Formats: sequence, C-alpha cells, structure tokens
Amino acid sequence: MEVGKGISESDVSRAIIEGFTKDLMEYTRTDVVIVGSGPAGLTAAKFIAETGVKTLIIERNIYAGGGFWQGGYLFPKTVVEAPAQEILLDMGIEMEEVKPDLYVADSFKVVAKLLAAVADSGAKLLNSTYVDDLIYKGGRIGGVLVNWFPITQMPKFITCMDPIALESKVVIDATGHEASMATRAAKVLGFEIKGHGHLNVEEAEREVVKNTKEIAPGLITCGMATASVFGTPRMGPIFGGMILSGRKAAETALEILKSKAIAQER
Ligand code: 48H
Repeated sequence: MEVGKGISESDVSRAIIEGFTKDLMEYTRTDVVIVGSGPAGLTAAKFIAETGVKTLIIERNIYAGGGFWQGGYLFPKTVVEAPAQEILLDMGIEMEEVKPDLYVADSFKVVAKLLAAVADSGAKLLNSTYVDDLIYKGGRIGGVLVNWFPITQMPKFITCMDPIALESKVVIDATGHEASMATRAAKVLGFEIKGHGHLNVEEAEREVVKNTKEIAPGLITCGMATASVFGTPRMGPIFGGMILSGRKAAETALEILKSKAIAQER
C-alpha cells in the first residue's frame, strides 16, 4: 500500500471541520461543564462521566493537566497523601511510599494515566477555549459563555468578538487559584471571594475537601478555587486534597442532577 495515495488536502480539512463541528453542536447543551483541567477538574470529570452523565471539560490551554505536570520548583514529581493514593492506584498509577501515608510518583505518568482514565470515562475536552462568563437564569447558573483563548489575547479595543453560550445543568469551577467562575457569580449574586491564605499543608488539605460544595445554585467549586473562595490556607505542591476535592465535586454534581431529575418527574 502506497502511504497517502488517493487522499486530497480537502479530505483532511473536511475530516477536521466536520468532526469538530459535530462535537461542538452535541455539547451546546450538556449535563455538566467543568471549567479547568487541572487535577481537581480531571478527577471530577472521571467520576461524573463514568456514570454515563454527559460531561464537558473546558480548558483555555492547548494541553490538559493544569499544574499537575510538575511538583514544586518545576521538579516533575507528584506528591499525594492518604487516602488519595487509592484513587490513583485504581487508575494503574503506582506510587512510592516515602513515609507512612505519603506517596510520590513521576508527574508525567500520573497525568498520562489520569487523562487516559478521563478519556475512557466518556468525558469530552474542549481545549484552547476560554470560559468568559456564566449563564444565570431562573435563579440558577445554567451554563457558560466561551470564546477561543487566542481571542482573549487580542487588543482590548476589539470588543466585537462575542462569545457563544453552552448550556449545562451544573457548572464546576476548577480554575485553580483564579476561581474565575466563582468570582463572576460572586459579583452578580453579591457574595465575597476571600482569596487563599498562607501555607499550612494540614489545614489547607482538610479545608479544601471540606469546603468543596455547591456555592450558588448550579455552581460547585473544587480544588484550589475552593481555597480561594473560602479564604483557607494554600497547601503548596501536594495534590491529595485536589484529587479528593475533585471526587467530592463529582458526588455533589451527581446529587444535584438526581434531585433535579426527581423534581422534573413531579
Ligand atoms: C478555561 C481556565 C480558565 C477559564 C483557568 O491550577 P490548576 O491545576 O487547578 P487545580 O485546582 O486542579 O489544582 C491546583 C494545583 O495545580 C495547584 O496549583 C496547587 C495545589 N497549588 C497549591 C499552592 O499553594 O499554590 O488547573 C486549573 C486549570 C488550568 O489548566 C487553567 O488553564 C484553567 O484551569 N483555567 N480554563 N477558562 N476561564 N481559568
């Protein structure tokens, strides 16, 4: 077989354009949108999508993984504490125990296997896409407004590049330190975003999981965004809290969807 024989340039273009447009059309309305593909957002996506719930992850970067590609000081080692290692072990990620209940692994292996698990779960990733704002109607968050990320890098005087809207029943803010979805909601709904505090691993990890919840109707925060919203300490380069927070956000989203479905049946 002669490689490339009979394939025209426009065949390649059509495959890309048709494939992407079909996907985008399908996800104009979805069950859950997760903004941000760091450890918290990816973990949430896996646990939601594997139950069959339609899940879209939106990431402004070309690549997924957020801050999970490196540990501290750009050293690519991922540290997690118990019981988060159990979630990673279930995805086939082997970790070395450095002391009781503290584990380390190569970051690229952790991210590669987490991404594979997310892909297998059926979640969809829309990358190079910036979430600009939230839909708010009927007293609930009802989706997001998106634009190509490069548009956001253009001179500010170009204001005519309107975003498009994607509807969803639940939005999860997994945007890390910025907590940008919660910040938008806070402005409109009139609550306060405190900004995270100084470093304290034990307190930070405990609080980030505890405070992962629905902060406005239809909006959940997880991961570092939660610490920013509630003003709890930062944890530095340890990721157990991010993973456990992602799983709790998934459980919370599934509960909301269940209660919405019950309410609609009535
Ligand atoms: C589309 C967006 C937008 C937007 C942001 O920073 P992340 O890795 O977030 P978490 O919470 O999963 O993990 C935090 C962790 O990486 C970390 O920084 C820790 C533990 N720090 C501790 C400390 O003490 O500092 O990922 C967030 C992702 C990124 O990929 C962003 O590009 C993306 O969200 N993002 N995507 N639209 N508006 N805002």
